[in-house]
Amino acid sequence: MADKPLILILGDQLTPTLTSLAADKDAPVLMAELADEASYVRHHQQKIALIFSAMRHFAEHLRAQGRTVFYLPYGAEKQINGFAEAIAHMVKREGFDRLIVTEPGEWRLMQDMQNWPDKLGIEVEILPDSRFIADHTEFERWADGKKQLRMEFFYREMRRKTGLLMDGDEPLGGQWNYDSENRKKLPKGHMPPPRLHFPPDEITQNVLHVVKTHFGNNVGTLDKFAWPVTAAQAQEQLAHWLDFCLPQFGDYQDAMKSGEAFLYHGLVGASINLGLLDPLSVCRQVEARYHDGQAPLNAVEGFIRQVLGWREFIRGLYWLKMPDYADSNYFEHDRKLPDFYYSGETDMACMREAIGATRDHAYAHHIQRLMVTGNFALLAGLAPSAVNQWYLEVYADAFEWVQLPNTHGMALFADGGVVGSKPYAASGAYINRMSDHCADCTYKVKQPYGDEACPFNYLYWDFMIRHRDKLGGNPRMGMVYRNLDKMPDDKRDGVQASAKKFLEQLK
Ligand code: DLZ
Repeated sequence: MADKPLILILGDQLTPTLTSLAADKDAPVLMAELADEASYVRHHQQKIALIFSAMRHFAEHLRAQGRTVFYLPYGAEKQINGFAEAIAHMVKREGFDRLIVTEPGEWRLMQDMQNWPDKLGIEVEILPDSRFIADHTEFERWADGKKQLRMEFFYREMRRKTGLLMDGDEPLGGQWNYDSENRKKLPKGHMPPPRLHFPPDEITQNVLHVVKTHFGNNVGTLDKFAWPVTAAQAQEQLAHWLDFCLPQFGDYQDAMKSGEAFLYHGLVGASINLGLLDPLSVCRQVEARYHDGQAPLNAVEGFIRQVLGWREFIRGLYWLKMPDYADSNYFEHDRKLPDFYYSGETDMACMREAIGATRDHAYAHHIQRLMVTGNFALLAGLAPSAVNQWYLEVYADAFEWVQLPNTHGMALFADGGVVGSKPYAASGAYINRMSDHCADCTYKVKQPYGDEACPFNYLYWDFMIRHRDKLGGNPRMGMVYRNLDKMPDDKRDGVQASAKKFLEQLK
């Protein structure tokens, strides 16, 4: 019987060396813009535009290499809903009898894929995704028997494995981690360098039109779309960042400044997650800048830790813990997500900035995500499922394997300590230390409670009081609870009354 294979490429598998493409150099390729994928959450308009445009460019790239590509665009005469429907359509039309696909990033899709042989009546070959530095077995082996899984130790394994920033068996510079040197506030008047923008070409303009027509009511705007949509553009953006931003990335990694969404950040997350950039190659290019004397160790290590350590750890953990992971709710938080997470209309200047950047660019940097919007969600007791959905919707780089452990685990501590050893809770003082937002805020950051006080201040203490039974015994929270015990009664009462009033009106 003749073998007639078809390769399916997903929207975040835009890599020429993908295992499915390498498995058969001649087989035709199927790519499809699908209603189900574009609407399983209400993605930010720019996220859909980026994925569709990058997919269309990748299809052109494959065609230029001589591949046959069947591309099903969104809004065609017959809109296809899901992957299985798209494959069935091609099987019927072209007589394919075998599907080759690289494993998906998301658990829900892997479940679906495992049903395809029965559903479609063809052979389905699911290959590993070799674009990660650690494969599933390696992570499972590392995690096996450990009471606690901590990124820092996995990161060290990855450093040893790749030789990145190593001096023989020792970490370069004598330390594994320079996080304590990554926390400077931007000096007054300091302007970060301008960033590269990629104006929409004809393909992207067509996509923007499709997105506006079909998803124009989703969160965000398309006006400022400037994402790299090809591997060449993504590399150009990386090179620009290496030249102009990397040297100061370390110092200002945690800083926030009004009106400046990007600061010194790499903006490579979306490109890496779509497959336009290879994570190991990015890390090696960053490391080379240190060896060439062009960037300090705290900057280079800070970046490599995010990609080699954090990103790989999070991915391993997602596959180890799903599907139950998403259902945990350690603090039993159930408050509805306030509308301002979508509109940005709030008097809290830090939240307005973070959500404004998110709406404009489908981007906010890690401290805005963790210590502003995430911190607020934690302190206000917002339901993890609603918060998870929001993060998955609004960020161009968000796929569940990376978004869920970051939001659910790190920002919300909803997993009770699988990802982190303590909640990342902070009062307004932290935001004031790391940003210029509080100076222009309606609320007063120095005031602990009352109508004019910064809500982060009283929500912080109210959170600690509410969850003493769960957090009081955590050694890393000892200092917090010792301070709480020293708090005068009138302050404690004031904090609780202000929190109650604020949370009531959030409804
Ligand atoms: C996120 C996304 C969107 C919005 N649209 C598509 C699409 O139309 N076609 C496609 O192949 N992939 C899309 N994706 C990415 C998939 O959701 C992604 O591949 C899975 O979530 C696995 O990570």
